[in-house]
Amino acid sequence: MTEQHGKLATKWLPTDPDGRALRQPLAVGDQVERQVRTIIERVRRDGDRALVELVRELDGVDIPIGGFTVPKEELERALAECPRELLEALQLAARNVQVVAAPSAPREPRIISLPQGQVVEVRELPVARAGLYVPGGRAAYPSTVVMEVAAARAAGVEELVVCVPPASDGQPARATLAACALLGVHEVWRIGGAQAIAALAFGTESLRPVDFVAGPGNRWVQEAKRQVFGQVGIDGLQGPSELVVLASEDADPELAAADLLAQIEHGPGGLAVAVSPSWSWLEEVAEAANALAARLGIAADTPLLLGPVSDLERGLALCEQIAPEHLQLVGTACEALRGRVRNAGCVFVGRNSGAAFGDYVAGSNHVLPTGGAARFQGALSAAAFLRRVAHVWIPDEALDELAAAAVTIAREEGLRAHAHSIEVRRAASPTTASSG
Ligand code: HSO
Ligand code: ZN
Repeated sequence: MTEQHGKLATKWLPTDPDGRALRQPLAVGDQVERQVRTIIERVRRDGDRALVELVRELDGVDIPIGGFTVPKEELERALAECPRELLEALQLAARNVQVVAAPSAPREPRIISLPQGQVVEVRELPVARAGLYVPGGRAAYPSTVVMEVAAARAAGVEELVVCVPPASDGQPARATLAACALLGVHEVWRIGGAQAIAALAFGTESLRPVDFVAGPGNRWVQEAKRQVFGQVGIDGLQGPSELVVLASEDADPELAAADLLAQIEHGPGGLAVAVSPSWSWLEEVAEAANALAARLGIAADTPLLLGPVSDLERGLALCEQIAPEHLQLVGTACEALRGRVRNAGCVFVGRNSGAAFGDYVAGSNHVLPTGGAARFQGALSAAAFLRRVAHVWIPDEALDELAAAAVTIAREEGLRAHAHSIEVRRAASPTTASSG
């Protein structure tokens, strides 16, 4: 049943709906998959020349070879012209996000002595050069620059390379350029879409390839990330934005409506769901959201879903099944459920903690898993840009016991050369020799 309240479409779900059916997994379809494959092949084959052609064909702008990199002076100009208030806001956001994104353990190598006597040292090393995609075109997302740069910085990545699509005048949004300059991004390229991801992954004559690509973007961008995975690392695939508000009756319906409408503002494909055991509370949310949509002039291309549940236990189970990008818990009884949430990209607790704070300044990262991916993936953080490398030492006294076990396994696997390479150590070891 879809009702049209003013401009907003509200849809009642059945009581205790199936959360898995509500997920919007990123399914791009055969056509996008093929288009992206062709784009990547062209960039691999023809490098910069393919970029010029693709940007002309797909973005309708003429950028000559050599014109894709945004010159230092242009970045500095964008920074100089940026309102002070915005710069200070971005700085505050960046400080908060960087602290939260920091690795949980100290970055010093961890030295572990094991029972047989060998030593394994574990180091966490950042990737050397990271490509950070920042969506754009019509919109500007300086906040996404903040999120990605803060996480990469927290990991200690040396070279930060931002790709941002050009608008119809060939220029990326000024605020995005200002954020890049403010946060010390090393290279900024005015190129978007699958061609940007291909150029980052495989390199061209002018763009040196990166080791890792992160960031949100449209279906073409995400499909390109999926296809270049293996050539480079990726941070996951991010689809349209999602918010589930789980509320008990004492929650403020006006605030929930405001948060859900902010979600709807992101446009089609995403998810905006209010979940509560109280039908009247859900009705109030729908009413408030419709009034607000009309007042703010928000387009109704994403429906507001109303999910009645038998009780809060069922409500929590529903949220766990959806595994949304953002989950808000409001009202006393819901806030108390916080510790039991396992599947959500970011959890916002209590009356004041609207998801939009997390989009900008709270300190949590807004690059989050969507489409149910919160079951297996977390927010963008330093960890995405870090690799674990183990260093191994085997002293003589560890050889006997380790070699015996290793040779047993090697023989089981039928690998004689493996067994030999282990045994030959043991035979040569003074400990083994003296002990007989
Ligand atoms: N809610 C989006 C991020 C964003 N919102 C950027 C506004 N600007 C995905 O988490
Ligand atoms: Zn948002």
